[in-house]
Amino acid sequence: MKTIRLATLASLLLAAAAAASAQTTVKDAWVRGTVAQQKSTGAFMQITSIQGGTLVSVQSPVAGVAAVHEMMMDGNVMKMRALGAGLELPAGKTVELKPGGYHVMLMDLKQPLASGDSVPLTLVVEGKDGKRETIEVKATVKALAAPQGAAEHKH
Ligand SMILES: [Cu+2]
Repeated sequence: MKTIRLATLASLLLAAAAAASAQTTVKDAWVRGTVAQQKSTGAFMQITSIQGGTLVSVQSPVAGVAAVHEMMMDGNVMKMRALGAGLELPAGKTVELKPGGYHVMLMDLKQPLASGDSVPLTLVVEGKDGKRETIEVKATVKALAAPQGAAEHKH
């Protein structure tokens, strides 16, 4: 019995150590503000993973669904699609989520997002070793006129 307990304790300590070592940092997180009745918007940020990994999921209490999307040209039409396998984060390189490129799509919004509001985001990054790291981010809402964005963000 004693050895089992010790093994459990050791794995708990390892899990705590993994969680404490911040491999991934997020900078300049912001969310595009919404108008009444708008049900989706984008979140943008700069993500740097020291050891490299994959952004596998995003959640936010303000959105029923959140997903990582990319914008791409399909002929002359700008389209976006969900990254099913997640967003690749090359080791030590900053990946920028920005309008017109990668973004976190916040859908089924539960409330309008006004300029200056703070939106909590929870990012899960899976390392090359399969370990998952959870990053809590506070994104600031910026009310920007949607440049060619509003239509594209209708799914
Ligand atoms: Cu999108």
